[in-house]
Amino acid sequence: MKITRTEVIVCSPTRNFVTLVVHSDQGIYGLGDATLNGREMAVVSYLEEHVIPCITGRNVFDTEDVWQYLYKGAYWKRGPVTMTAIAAVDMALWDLKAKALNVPLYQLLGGKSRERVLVYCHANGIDPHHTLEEVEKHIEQGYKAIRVQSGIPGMSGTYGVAKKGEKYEPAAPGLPHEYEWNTEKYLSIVPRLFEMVRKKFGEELLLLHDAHHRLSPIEAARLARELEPYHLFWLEDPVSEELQESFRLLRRHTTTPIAVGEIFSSVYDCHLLITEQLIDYLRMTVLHGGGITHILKTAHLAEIFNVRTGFHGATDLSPVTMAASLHLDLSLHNFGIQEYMPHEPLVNEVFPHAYTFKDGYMHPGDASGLGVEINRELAGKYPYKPAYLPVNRRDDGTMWNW
Ligand code: CS2
Ligand code: MG
Repeated sequence: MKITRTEVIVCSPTRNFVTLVVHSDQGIYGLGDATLNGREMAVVSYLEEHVIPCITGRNVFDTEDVWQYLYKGAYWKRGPVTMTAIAAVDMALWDLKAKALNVPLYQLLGGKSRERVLVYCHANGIDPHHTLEEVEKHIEQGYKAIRVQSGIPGMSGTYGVAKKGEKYEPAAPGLPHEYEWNTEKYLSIVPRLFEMVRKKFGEELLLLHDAHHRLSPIEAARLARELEPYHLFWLEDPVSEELQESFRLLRRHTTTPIAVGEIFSSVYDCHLLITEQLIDYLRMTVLHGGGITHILKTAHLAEIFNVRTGFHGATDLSPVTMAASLHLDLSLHNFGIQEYMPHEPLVNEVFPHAYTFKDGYMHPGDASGLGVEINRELAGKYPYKPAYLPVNRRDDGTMWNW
């Protein structure tokens, strides 16, 4: 089966998505997500100018060879733009392969290792009391695992927390918004927040927290240690992950499980973290981590070192990535948990899909391939709108870490 034609569809049904459609000479097509939040058009151009001309005519079934050709052929290895573009092609080819064989994708990835996929949701409040109300709402919706974030009293806004009554969305229209950051205020509030949550909801609920890369290693160690009595499922991105060695220091001080990797694009961003067992959960996704071909290798390496997966699943990853992640989650032996931030209803109309949520668990469905479609007519009504992730400044104006 040969690749005949490839299209890149950019749309913004409430937020921007880039989708690659790869057509074959058998009359079927595959979908790949190519969305890189805040840098969408860089991937569009990379695909249109440099990738599509190179893959036309190649065999759809040769996913390994096409992957190596695009990765090694670039010479400029790794990096989020390159790896997102390669991931889009790779996802689309696996989708096509599974469709041609008339099986759901997970059947080509080792089959089922479990019946359903544990997911975690987000509870965000403008202050700890509002956050408790949000936790309660999500328990009522059936979630067994909840990421808990709160606005910090005395700070004008916090990333990951929406204004009351609004939904949290990672990017905002226009140029990057600026948030205020104060490490001391943050460190004093978070342990108190988790104390309140455990007191009100008991021990059974799985609790997670995302520090969004903003602490130094020793500050992160203090937070992780102070959170120990509340038994977190994980503490995510405690420090900036550019320096893998930082995690050694963290590990020496705490038993709180650590998750990292949503901005990783290659196994070479996390090989030390995996082989030294410095983390417990790897969040590198199929979308920004080079597609199914590369994430499989990375996840298998992690399995050998007792590191589990916890794939990124925010709204800036399209339903195509959500589906691919769920097929991997169902089949990987070392699956840990899947993030689930439900898309707006309009996004689900543009990308009708077979995956489902019930009682805190998800399933990719049994449609052939990824089980996702794209409604082009509807997508065409929502053109691209520039939107960016925010930046952080300390209260004295210093640009701060993510
Ligand atoms: C967050 C995301 O879901 C998460 O864990 O860190 O909101 C992340 O910041 C965005 O997806 C970045 O685009
Ligand atoms: Mg995160």
